Amino acid sequence: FSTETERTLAIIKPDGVSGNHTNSVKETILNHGFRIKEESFIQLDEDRVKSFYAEHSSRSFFPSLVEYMTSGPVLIMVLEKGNAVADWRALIGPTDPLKAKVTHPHSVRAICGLNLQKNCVHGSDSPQSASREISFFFKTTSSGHASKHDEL
Ligand code: DGI
Repeated sequence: FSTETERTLAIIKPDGVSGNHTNSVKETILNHGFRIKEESFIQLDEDRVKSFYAEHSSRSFFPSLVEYMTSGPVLIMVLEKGNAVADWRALIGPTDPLKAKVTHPHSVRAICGLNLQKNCVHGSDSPQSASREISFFFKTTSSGHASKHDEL
């Protein structure tokens, strides 16, 4: 039995980038056996964030989430390893960094996150979300290699 190789989408959000957490988060990723298959440092615009977070569009925090996610550049990455989706979620910890500091003090969000909104990193919540989110940002070519939509 071997765990099947899986891919997930990680984002270092604006507070993670501006707080200089990029290198330490990448180090954590590599130290936990993930391979970084793709990465792109980009500035999201309003339309892209609204579409990425469409499932939250009716929530009261949505306008503020959109404003925050467009407030500065982000680093998007495709991570690969066995059980990548669940393992990356476990590594980043609970959505709210203030709760994470208590319950999961060694998680990425506990260490780098500021509050419920500025929580430093994103991770796909299921294999289905992962494949939607990866193809949202990266186009897979016939050779099986992904390339950025922006470059096509
Ligand atoms: O999958 P997660 O990022 O852990 O959490 P989610 O999919 O429920 O929410 C997406 C993002 O929206 C989350 O990372 C931070 C933000 N968010 C979620 N709930 C709240 C929130 N932001 C505010 N301001 N208030 C909330 O209740």
